[in-house]
Amino acid sequence: MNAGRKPPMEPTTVNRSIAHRYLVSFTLAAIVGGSAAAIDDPSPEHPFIYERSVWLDADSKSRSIEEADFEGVPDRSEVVDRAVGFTDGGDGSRQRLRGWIEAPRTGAYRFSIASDDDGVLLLSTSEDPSKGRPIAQVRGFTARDEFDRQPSQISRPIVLIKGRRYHLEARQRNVDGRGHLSVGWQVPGGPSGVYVPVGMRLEPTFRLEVWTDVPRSDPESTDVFQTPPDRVEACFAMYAEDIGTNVATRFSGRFQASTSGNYRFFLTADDLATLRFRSTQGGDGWRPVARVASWTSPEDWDGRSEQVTEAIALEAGEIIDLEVRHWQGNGPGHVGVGIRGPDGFDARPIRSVAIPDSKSGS
Ligand SMILES: [Ca+2]
Ligand SMILES: [Ca+2]
Repeated sequence: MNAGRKPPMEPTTVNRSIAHRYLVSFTLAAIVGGSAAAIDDPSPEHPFIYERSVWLDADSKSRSIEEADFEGVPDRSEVVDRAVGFTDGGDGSRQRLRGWIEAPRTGAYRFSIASDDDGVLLLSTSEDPSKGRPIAQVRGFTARDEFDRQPSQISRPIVLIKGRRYHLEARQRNVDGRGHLSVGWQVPGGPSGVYVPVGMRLEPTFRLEVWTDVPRSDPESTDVFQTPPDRVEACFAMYAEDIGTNVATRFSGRFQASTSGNYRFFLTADDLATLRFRSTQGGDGWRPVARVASWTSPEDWDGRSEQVTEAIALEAGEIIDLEVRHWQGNGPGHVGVGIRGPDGFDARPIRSVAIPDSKSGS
């Protein structure tokens, strides 16, 4: 981290829709309070810091994004630590968001721009802003942080070199009504189709192991889990569905409590499942805490008391290992783990969150 750089704000949540798509929503975590004197100005030495500037006159109302004027003195300009633009520019306004990024690892990245209305994203091949070239465009508009609405808003894979800095610039014009601008990326090795704010990655991953051709089995007592699985998937939410017929699955993950208090875990499954947990800070080892003895619907997290654990007291920062053993026979099948905690915390299912990627990478 850079000295003087503001700590990241709220972690970003990752949603998995029922249609097998992952969406990243960082609207809530966005830019509230993101402008602060404490942030360094953007520079190659201070990547993932951005200047956002807005021109409020109606110039771009009648011009295309390519023709719009991004020169001259902006009406408002500030430094932020998320690649998220202003939302209050108003009719005809246009804005520019620019700064440097640093590749946390070597590999192929994809970038996406979300904007309302038109937007264009430029990436330089180096630190030099003058080498910036358009890599993605929004025509019309997307929803806020909607990174997969238009094929053109997503760049082709672009290889970046670990430790190198690159200049990034996003431009947007707002014809009328609402307007917004944000930039996301997919890092090498990350989930396909998932965009997180540039500079961030998803953690933790959840491990789904699948055994096929398993006759009806009590997940608590079958010994199939002692054998090597037929396949393993990394997931970014502790939820899976359409996993086949006559399959056993084991879903493993971790949860870290952000605040001290009482938590309850929820289990949804079709057909049979048990959930157990252990604290990584000592304790009594694995404890079974919830079960599904006959199928539930995917959205049914608490229809029966056996699906929900007792209140479990966790300390802030405490990490819990979770494991679900599951069996699915015919028809639909799914398995998922959710959690509710203090201050209205509700993650059903538990999801990965976007965290700042380590500058040193891995
Ligand atoms: Ca608009
Ligand atoms: Ca079933």
